[in-house]
Amino acid sequence: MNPYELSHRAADELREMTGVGSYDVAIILGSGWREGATALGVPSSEILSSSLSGFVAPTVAGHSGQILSVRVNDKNVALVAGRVHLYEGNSPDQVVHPVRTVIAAGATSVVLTNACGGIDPAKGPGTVVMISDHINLTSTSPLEGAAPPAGYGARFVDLSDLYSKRLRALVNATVPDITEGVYAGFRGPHYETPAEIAMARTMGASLVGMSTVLEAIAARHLGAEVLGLSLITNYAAGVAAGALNHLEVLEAGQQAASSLGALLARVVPVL
Ligand code: 8IG
Repeated sequence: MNPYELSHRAADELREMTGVGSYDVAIILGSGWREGATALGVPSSEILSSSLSGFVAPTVAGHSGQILSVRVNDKNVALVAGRVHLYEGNSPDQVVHPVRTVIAAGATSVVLTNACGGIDPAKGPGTVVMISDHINLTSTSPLEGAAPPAGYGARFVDLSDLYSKRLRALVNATVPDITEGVYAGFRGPHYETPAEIAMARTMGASLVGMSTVLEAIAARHLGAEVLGLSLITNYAAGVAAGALNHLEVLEAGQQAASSLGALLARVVPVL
């Protein structure tokens, strides 16, 4: 079965299990964002993503594979917790399968959240930055391989408006103090060297992470509008004194949880 058929099968299973006929918005929850997302409301259902076709289990502490369904005003929102990454040994198709699934289940706006390293010394841990664009340094693409089947856009997808200008304007109007930055997506799982961060800065990036870029490409290919929100949890290598560690990342996420929730609660109604 091709990855597109597989995502439609998973979407049918999702609709069946949750009783939600169609979703409007999907939010992929990165490290730290899960706790805050409860501010969106009480989920009408909570399912294990492992019960859906094609979903692979996360292997990272701080990620569990679940899909929560929440109604926000007039919108059905899917909250996808437990993202999977290339560095866990997954293929690009596996990494983007949750995004393809929620889009197959109706979502036309996809919010990609993540925790990331910050390159700008003026933006410390706890700062949320809206992604204006990305630099894909993973050397791969979810569109690599067999051409998408008939009925899907060509593999040569235009990414000139990848992080939707329209959605960013809506968010800016609602949260005027939010700033924007370019996200450089590395494969990881090691953090960068200071020289690699200097390279990313020279390239114009202010955020570095190990997720998001492939999902954004897959979502855009399927015609969804993409919004990216990054929580800076650490200064990238060489930006500030001290070593980087994963525990620090999880702690910064926990500390930011309530403000992330408040931000999502403001943003989702305008999408
Ligand atoms: I959280 O400093 C988090 N994720 N590549 N570099 C990369 N990914 C990250 C970082 C970081 N912090």
